[in-house]
Amino acid sequence: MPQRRDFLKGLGGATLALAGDALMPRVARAFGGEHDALAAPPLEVLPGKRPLIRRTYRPPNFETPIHYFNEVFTPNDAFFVRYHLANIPRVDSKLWRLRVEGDAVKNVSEFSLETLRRDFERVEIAAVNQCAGNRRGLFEPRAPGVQWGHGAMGNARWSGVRLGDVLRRVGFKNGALEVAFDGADAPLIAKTPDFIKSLPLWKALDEDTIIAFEMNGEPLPHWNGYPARLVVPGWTATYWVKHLVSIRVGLKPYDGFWMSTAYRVPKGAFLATREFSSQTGEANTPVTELVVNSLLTNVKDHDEFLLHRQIEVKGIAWDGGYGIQKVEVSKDDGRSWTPAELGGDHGRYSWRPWSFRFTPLEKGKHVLLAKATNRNGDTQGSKLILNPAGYHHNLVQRVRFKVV
Ligand SMILES: Nc1nc2c(c(=O)[nH]1)N[C@H]1C(S)=C(S)[C@@H](COP(=O)(O)O)O[C@H]1N2
Ligand SMILES: [Mo]
Repeated sequence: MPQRRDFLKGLGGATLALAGDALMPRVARAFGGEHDALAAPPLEVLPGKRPLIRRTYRPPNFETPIHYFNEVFTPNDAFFVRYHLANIPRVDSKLWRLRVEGDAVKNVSEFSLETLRRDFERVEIAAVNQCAGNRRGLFEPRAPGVQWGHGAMGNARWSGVRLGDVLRRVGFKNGALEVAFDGADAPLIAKTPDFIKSLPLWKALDEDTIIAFEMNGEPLPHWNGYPARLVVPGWTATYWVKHLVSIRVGLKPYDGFWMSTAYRVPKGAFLATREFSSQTGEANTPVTELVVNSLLTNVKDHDEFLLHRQIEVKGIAWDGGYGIQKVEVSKDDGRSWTPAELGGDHGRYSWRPWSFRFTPLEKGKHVLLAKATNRNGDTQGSKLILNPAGYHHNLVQRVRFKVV
């Protein structure tokens, strides 16, 4: 794809900034270990973004380097980018219209950005946007798809209007079942199915599901859905349709490829408080709620620390919106666990920072484990829940470091 390469300036891995952990008593830092390619991938620039980890050019799939997760909210220009389709138009917000239609709609309507802003209450919510396939690259056996490391996610304050307010304004018929969403992006070749996702009516009407125009107080970046995207707090990012242009309220289950074939998990494999029943088949069901998870953000494999010098390990924890109850850390490979200190609570859909201090008393190799538990008592396991497309990786993380 030579024309694409023209504007993608390559940058070496050495430019990876170590912001946020400059005070760590670390003596050396090296890449390596079992996932070399995941740990030290190429960093490249998409227009308007800082250098991100490039997984594919076309469509653009770029992930956020982990050190950015030391901040509660992920900077817009470092936020990950995921597309299924390669024809991504630059939308002119003056010409942009959102059409609400479908066989279950009472009054087919069109909204401009101005009318949406003027006629509906403005709301803001902090929420984690995480690809269902985040960490797929860590699956063993390997799962097909973009080989993401830990950075196909981000946390932001999203602001816009409630989808439910818009749907109630246009009115919907008895028997309305699902609401389907289409963005302005399109496939390059006719045989690729358009990216259309649907939600059950109850989730579309949830007061936290919004049509967002802003992210962290700024207009959405082009690559994250300008001028408007769906935000579905607690659910995987696949439903967070970008460059939203059409909403269809339907009486029947929407049966496009991205619902009926892709983004599905074996029935019963993962917990979700409420089933997406109109899309549930014999063997599988759509991937919906985020599973409880955590990540160490300022320590990684092969870091070296000094004997007798205190370390402050930092991380984040999140789930599908029930809230983090506790995070525990183990320095003895899981034999004993000590609670970490939870940081500020930015709302149930945001991730929660946490920290843990300790002083290494022995030279040599060490393993650090971190494990989050939510208020439902769901926790992270040490055995992967295998599923064909490699979704919902939430294994307890193990970081190997050395004390010198
Ligand atoms: N229009 C459009 N919206 C989309 C997608 C897409 O391909 N096209 N991909 C979805 C998926 S699978 C993910 S993980 C998120 C990623 O959001 P981001 O690119 O803003 O990080 O966008 C979602 N919304
Ligand atoms: Mo995704």
